[in-house]
Amino acid sequence: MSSLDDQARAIIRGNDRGGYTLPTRGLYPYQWNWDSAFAAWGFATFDNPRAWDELDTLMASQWDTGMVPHIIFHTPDPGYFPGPEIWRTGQTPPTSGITQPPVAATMARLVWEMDPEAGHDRMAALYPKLLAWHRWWHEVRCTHGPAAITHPWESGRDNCPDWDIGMAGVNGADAGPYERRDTGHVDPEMRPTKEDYDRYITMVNFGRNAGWDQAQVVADGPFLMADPGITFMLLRADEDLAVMGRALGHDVTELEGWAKALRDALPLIWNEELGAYDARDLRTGQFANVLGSGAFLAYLADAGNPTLDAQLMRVWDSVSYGIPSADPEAAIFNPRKYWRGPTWPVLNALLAVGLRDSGRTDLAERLRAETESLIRQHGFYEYFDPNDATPCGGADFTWTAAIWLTWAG
Ligand code: 9WN
Repeated sequence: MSSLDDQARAIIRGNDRGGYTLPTRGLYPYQWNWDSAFAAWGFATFDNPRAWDELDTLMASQWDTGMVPHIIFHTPDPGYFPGPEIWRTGQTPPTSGITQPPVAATMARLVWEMDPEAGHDRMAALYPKLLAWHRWWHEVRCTHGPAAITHPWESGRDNCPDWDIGMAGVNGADAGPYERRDTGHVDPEMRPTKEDYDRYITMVNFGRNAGWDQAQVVADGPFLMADPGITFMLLRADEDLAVMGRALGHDVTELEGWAKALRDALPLIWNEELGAYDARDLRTGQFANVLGSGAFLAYLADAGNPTLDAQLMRVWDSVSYGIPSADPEAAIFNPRKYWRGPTWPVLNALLAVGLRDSGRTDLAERLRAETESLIRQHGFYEYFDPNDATPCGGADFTWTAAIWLTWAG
């Protein structure tokens, strides 16, 4: 039996399609945006140039607008729905028409720090592209203050309860006929529901019919919510990009301004009644009133406070492994249903980076040990039941292997 380190490297190599890495074979047969950023972090532990290739391939599909799409359909594969024929974005290679959490700059900084000399020129080439993506976020998606999403898939935490109030306003009856593929790869009980998918597809149809014009999607689309998770990831990534910009000799005033504006907007997503950061429907101003893992990403952007600390410990102490993706005391909590309860190793890693950087090394270590235990017991799964460690979703997952090599193992 090979060591878990060997297995993790073999998973990443096995999912490598030459310049980009699949999240897992079968279930996700294309390149996904934030999965690739984590893959780069993992590659950097054993093949630093390949880490930079991953980020280059991701940014090569950036749109002229600056947006970096959430999926790049390099090679057609009937195993995933919705594929390029549904999105019809007119890009080459074909891509989806929405984005995903902007963690690439944060991962690029970690990769660069692992080999500063070799990374200098690679980062210098990536810098203007990452800057353009951040500019797109701030100019197109932060017009209300915090970062807004136009589709739950953009959050990376697809069916988390944060989006329930926004989803309720989307008429899924108009989705038209379609056939899901995800439920053929993994236990359908662990996946989003048919009602969720009807609404997801309705939102895709709206974007396609709008020619993916962002002004129209933001102004008139069926869904627009402030995402605490992306707000914190973007804030952290702005600051990471500014650190790298300074090291490369750039003027980073623009980046500093974006980060300040985002930090100043944080009170808009603080729900006093809930005692936590909270998602918000930007059409109505209504709070979601749910505590989820997005709120705890505050630690990544050094935006924690004593009230949030108490919530974190309450939620964490009520399960056995890792941070659950939803509040175990909430009625909707389901420990095996995707983003409505399970613990995700990749999110635990991101949270631990934040906890460590804010000096809470004891909590970061507890989170690492609990995540290590999950992987030692069952392998490199997509997510886990936080009560009894049951492995869920896809196996041999790239980002789970990556965070093993960089952090959990
Ligand atoms: C839709 C690839 C992606 C992750 C997301 C995760 C899941 C896709 C899906 O898989 O989303 O983008 O079809 O369920 O929610 O975070 O990037 O691993």
